[in-house]
Amino acid sequence: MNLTTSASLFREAQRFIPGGVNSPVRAFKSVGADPVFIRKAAGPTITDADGNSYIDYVGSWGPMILGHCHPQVVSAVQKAVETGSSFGAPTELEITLAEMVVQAVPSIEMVRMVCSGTEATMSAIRLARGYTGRDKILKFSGCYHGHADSLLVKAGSGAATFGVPDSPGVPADFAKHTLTAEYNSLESVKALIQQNPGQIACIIVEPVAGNMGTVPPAEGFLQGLRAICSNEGIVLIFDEVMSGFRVAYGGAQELYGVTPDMTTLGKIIGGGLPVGAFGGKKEIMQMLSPAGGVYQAGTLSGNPLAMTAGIETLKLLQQEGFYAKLEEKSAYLATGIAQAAHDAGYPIFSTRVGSMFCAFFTKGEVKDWNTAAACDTKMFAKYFLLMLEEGIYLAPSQFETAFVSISHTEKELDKTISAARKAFKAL
Ligand code: HOZ
Repeated sequence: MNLTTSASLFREAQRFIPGGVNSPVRAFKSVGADPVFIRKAAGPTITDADGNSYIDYVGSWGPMILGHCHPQVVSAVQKAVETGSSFGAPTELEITLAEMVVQAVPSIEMVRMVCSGTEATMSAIRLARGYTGRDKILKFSGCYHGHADSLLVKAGSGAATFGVPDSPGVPADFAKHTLTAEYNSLESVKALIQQNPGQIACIIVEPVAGNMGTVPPAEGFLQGLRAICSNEGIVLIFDEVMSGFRVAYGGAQELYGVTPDMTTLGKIIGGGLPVGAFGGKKEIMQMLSPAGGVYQAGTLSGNPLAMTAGIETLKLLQQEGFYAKLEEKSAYLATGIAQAAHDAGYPIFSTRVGSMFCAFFTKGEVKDWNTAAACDTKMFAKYFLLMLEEGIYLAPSQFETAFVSISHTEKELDKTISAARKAFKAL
């Protein structure tokens, strides 16, 4: 495979951009390779600067549930840009998308738009602190909620990929307010609550963990968190930046029937443009400025192009049978890859919730960060490179999730399974 243009772009990028990328994981460091630079995309395919095409399972890390460049989304955004790309003033589009979100997500009675998942989670936490008058927050090892100071403690995704659970630059005085429990362990949550009585403002959790690979919630885990939070006056925040509108139209909270107090969203609700959002009970959301005293703001929040892309995307997701079709494709693919590994005598632990899936390079069950971290990341790196060579673009880290889009057809899914067969045999 010729990657000379990507290689020279990467050299050039490193002269002007730290590490040559604008977000760490995409540098391919943990798989020991240089990144491919993407030039264009369409449906399930992305094409790099050298003209190599790949079947894409990163999907911009989740938003591209329709595949790239859906004609309805593209044409709406094209029309919108002709009438102005940013006003820093309210528009009707914001009401439309807010109403769609409120109708879709069980916990959301009111919503505030922001520009990224990080903004959404850090703002939701500030609001939870303002609402409860408490300082401490509780998160789970291996869950990633963006890169705000108090959340870069035992975080997944890039932080896990590079083995840096805590980042320099995060003051110890901030980090000390962040308590960390084990994913899928209610006991670890109860112990921390006991040690910090009446001090915890919120529990923030990815209801389907997607930033340590894909780790589904154990039976009763989310229900248990709900009960604990209700008893202790703690705000329960579901970080559905990945799982929102992905594992079901109403997100993981619809799928598992557990309603948090607040929810953070991102990715899909921007249809590929930069959007995040946080919402929840009216009583909490009304404390947000200017209705209340908890401050949060942003010039590009509710940006008209992003709102337009989000509205068109959600309209398409509402089509009859959309999620059933996506489920079928995703099950077919994840089962096919697991079977390929099994037939090659290669042990993996395969997980999937809807169109989020992961092949963990381990014999054991993965249920939390410790079991995810036990994976053979060197073997994963080999697998990743073999798949890339076969034209399959996976996330360049064991600790990320693969996403299937509705545009992946049987042809792409079969090609991916064949590539996996070849790769597992070669490992
Ligand atoms: N850490 C992000 C996904 N979990 C990756 C963001 C990016 O590189 O675009």
